[in-house]
Amino acid sequence: MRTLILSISLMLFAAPAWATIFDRCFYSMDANGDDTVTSAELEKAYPGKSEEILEKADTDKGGDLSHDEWENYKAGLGIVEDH
Ligand SMILES: [Ca+2]
Ligand SMILES: [Ca+2]
Repeated sequence: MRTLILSISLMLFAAPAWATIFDRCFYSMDANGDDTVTSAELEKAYPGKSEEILEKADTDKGGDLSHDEWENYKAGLGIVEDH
């Protein structure tokens, strides 16, 4: 029981920290300004994390992120800011 409570506490503490990781402005990642963040652009913004992010955020499975997909992903993490 104690272990379970500890695990839940850790999850509660970990969630906000996790959420602050992926809070980049879409335009700060879109290096060439074509309104699409490719896996390569994502990899530069979040080294080693692009596949993981794409798997969750690329809802149309096109292999890259539209502005909407990124904002929706951030909103899903509890990050509310629009830019
Ligand atoms: Ca781009
Ligand atoms: Ca997409």
